[in-house]
Amino acid sequence: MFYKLFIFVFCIFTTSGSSVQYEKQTQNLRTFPDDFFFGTATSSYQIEGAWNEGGKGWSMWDQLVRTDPGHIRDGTNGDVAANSYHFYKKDVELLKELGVSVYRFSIAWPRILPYGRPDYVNPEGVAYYNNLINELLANDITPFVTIYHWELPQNLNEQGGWLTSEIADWFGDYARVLFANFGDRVKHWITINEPHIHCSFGYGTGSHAPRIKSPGIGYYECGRNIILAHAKAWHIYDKEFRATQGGVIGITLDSTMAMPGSNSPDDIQGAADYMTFYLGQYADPLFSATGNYPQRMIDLVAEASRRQGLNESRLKPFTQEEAKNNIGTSDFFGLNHYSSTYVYRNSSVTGIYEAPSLNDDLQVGTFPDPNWYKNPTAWVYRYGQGLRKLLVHIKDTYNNPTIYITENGFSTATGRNDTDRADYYREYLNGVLDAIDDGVNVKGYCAWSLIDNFEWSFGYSVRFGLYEIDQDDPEKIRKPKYSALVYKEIVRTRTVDPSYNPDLATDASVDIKSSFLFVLAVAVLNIIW
Ligand code: GBH
Repeated sequence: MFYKLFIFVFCIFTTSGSSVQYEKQTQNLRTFPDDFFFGTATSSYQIEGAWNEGGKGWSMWDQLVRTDPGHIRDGTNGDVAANSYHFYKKDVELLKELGVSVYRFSIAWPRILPYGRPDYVNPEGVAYYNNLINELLANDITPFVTIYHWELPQNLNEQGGWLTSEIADWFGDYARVLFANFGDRVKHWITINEPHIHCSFGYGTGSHAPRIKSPGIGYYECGRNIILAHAKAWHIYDKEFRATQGGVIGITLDSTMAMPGSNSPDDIQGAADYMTFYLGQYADPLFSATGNYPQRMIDLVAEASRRQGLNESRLKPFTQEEAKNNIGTSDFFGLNHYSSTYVYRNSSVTGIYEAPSLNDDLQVGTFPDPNWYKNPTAWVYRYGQGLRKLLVHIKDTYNNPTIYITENGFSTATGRNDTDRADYYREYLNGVLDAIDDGVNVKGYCAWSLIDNFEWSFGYSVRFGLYEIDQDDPEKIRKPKYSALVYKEIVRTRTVDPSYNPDLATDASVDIKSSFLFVLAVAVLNIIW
């Protein structure tokens, strides 16, 4: 009998994350290099709210949620979101609490230029971002500013948006306004967030604004115009601002890591083609010596277009002049990464996709490893080695560029006891450490996301925050999740300690119920044993 009591006490002791045990385990852990930064990321529409305040114009997301509210899974919108327009100081407090040195946020184009064009610059919009930037700098936090995270002014959307080549000038003019107003203090610029996702969801499947469904034509036109717009903004910064402001400017691309589902040559080629279509389409024009799309992709889309009876390819390669203008126009490789996949290619995928579409041009199927953990709420499979492989792929394919991981994170439902998100961060940051050992030039990491926010077509039904926000709370109180405490310790120690097990219960507003149930379960187990 006595030995059971002993085991019971022992179990509780060892599972409660005592600091004695913790100090012991930190000794052989790998350390992130001194010049590697930690940060968190957000985007304007997903957190700001104040959708019609302070002189802001409508974006195409404001348009979507007003005209098509049923499209958002839980019928919500970004009208208020985390209300960071009013509560930005709370966000900076959280960054301080986490101890991070970088905050990646985005500027809402229609808050600066309500109608999209620079003939009218909204002073209240400029004031808001000045306040945020100054608050960050006063707290020793470096702003990484995304110029465009999917909030196109509705006025420009109505004039063709990303489907018209004029947008390169529109985007360049908008970027110039930002450099002129904020570039004295902002030294890190990200032009455009995730062209692939933006074009694929906005102009391919139509699940995001502006809800255009054109997966084989509009999708590629959008991508082409985005690259030209990006290059234009880079050249404007380079010619007009770099000498006086001395910052860096690059793009953020997203990529899943694709691996062959078997050793068959078709699967191996299929996985390589997947990387070519999803990442190479955007990375090659900017980071390769050709300034153009990967030849393999040019060939595959041209061939499919011919089969479809078109006399021109749906993927229009860049002209020589455009290509020359693309080369080398990203001072760093911004990378967003969430998940991995296996890829196969055999007769079962021939002709199954709607045509024309990228899927039909690419002709592969995908599947996850059954061992990869996934939270039931969403799509992110946890496989930290996928990030390592992706980083090595970028190093090998694009001549070892400086890489900033500008987003990485995991989704759950509501609730603060998110040990699976904490495990995700640990696993992926170990993948980053492995990549550093592999010689990858990766210099920083931003966790997506600082706070729970409006997850586009999923509304608030899917959460990515390190801090929880109860959407019904008008004060939008931010409460740390378990993962925030774990991330904070990673940032503080610059190591990933698998045994660090913070106690959410010591926080004021705790979910003690689950820890109580756990202790009860241990007790019951001991008794039946
Ligand atoms: C990023 O996109 C975005 O930059 C950010 O704004 C966003 O909040 C974050 O990730 C989390 O999604 O279930 O088939 O509809 C990353 C790309 C976009 C990939 C949504 C998965 C949903 C797939 N992600 N997508 S599906």
